[in-house]
Amino acid sequence: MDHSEEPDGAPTDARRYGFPRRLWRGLDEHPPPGLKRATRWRSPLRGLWLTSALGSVLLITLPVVTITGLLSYIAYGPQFGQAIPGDVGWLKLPTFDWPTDPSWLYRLNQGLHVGLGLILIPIVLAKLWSVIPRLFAWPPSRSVAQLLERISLLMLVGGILFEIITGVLNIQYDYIFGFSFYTAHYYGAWVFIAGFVIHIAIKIPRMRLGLRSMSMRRVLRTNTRDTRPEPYEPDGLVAAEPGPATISRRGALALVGGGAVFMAVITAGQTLGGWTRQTALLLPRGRTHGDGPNDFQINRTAAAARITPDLTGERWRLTLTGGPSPVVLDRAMLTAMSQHTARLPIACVEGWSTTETWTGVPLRDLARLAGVPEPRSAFVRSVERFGAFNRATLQANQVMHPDSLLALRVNDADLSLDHGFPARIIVPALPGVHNTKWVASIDFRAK
Ligand SMILES: Nc1nc2c(c(=O)[nH]1)N[C@H]1C(S)=C(S)[C@@H](COP(=O)(O)O)O[C@H]1N2
Ligand SMILES: [Mo]
Repeated sequence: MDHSEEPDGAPTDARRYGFPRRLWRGLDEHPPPGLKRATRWRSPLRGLWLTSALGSVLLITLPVVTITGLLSYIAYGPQFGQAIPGDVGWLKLPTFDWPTDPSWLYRLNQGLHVGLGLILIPIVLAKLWSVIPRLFAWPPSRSVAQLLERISLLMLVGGILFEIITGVLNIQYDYIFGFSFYTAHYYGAWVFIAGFVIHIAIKIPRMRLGLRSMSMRRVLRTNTRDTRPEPYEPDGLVAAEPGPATISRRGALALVGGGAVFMAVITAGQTLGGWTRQTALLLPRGRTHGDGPNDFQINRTAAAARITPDLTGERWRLTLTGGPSPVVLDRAMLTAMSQHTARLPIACVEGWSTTETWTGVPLRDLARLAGVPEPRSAFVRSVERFGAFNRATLQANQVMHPDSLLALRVNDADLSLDHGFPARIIVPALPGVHNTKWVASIDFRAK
């Protein structure tokens, strides 16, 4: 601790003594074990410039990850009670009808949320590394304002690490652990958002100062040997006794940037598709595939969903309700109806997506047939009896879009059992999970 500005420890700066002197004195004299080691971080790279440079990248990109996350929550349809978590109390967001155009909207949203979230991990870790000595500053605070700042920091750092961990676990093991991750991820997001907003409000002036303190051109031209610490200031980020540089700032930026590019390379293919899918080493791209025209990601196989032949064979019927009387159709009657073909993506919340060519009966034709030509919503049920993905409610615009289908075929072949034979829902820009497979009934709810 540097007390040089306080002659013989006299309380000269009122701000620093918001707490009774006895309290912070006591804290000063009794640091927690291990703190000594924590103050030994000596990298000469640490300083306002590096932290500001990394911070400015996150200032622009983290809001994209956050907003797409919240948008995904809305896309799930909280107005129908099918977003997770369901009842979020006063954290309730204003809901709106999720659009159906462009059809790749949810694909883009989730690609950004998951993809950018993964890409930013090296940058977040570097940012944390750059400020880590400050996280252990002791005493933790000398004033109420400082204490609040540190609580916000705890929310920010704890929040983002929690979001990264639950997010990564979610895309890797989704449907193994079930729903709790979504709930944790949602509330964790709000803790992070609160910490982020307070942090920005407090730190923006310092960040601008930091960015101006050294020109990027100079940094990029300085090698390791000529790398010098920034000027020391008490309570700042610069080490009191910096060691010699083992890497230049330029090298550190290249390392972090390289890490981000590496994350992009092993992630992007899961949604870009084509040959790039081979490079998508991170799992979230569906574990199982079909054959021939049905050769694309299978989220949950018929076997896993316990779809038995008696549920989807000769005796399968589609029941349409909501009108004056139920309408019951078999598959031959559906194939005899006028068919429509559309190229539409399945975009899973996990970030992977795949665009295929679907053929089937437009949902609005089925609504008319049921006697509800202008439904307010449609409740779709699967023959699947277990799990939480066996039903979905669709908004009016999602039923009425001309490309919204009860698909019977994909890529010019009958749907495979794994992809939802005898019939499945496919709707433009709808989150993957609501494209119900093995449909048993649709209840069209009138205006
Ligand atoms: N009945 C039923 N429909 C379902 C699912 C399911 O488990 N059961 N999984 C959903 C999820 S999460 C996704 S992403 C898509 C994936 O469709 P696919 O397996 O044909 O690629 O189907 C959706 N439809
Ligand atoms: Mo999904």
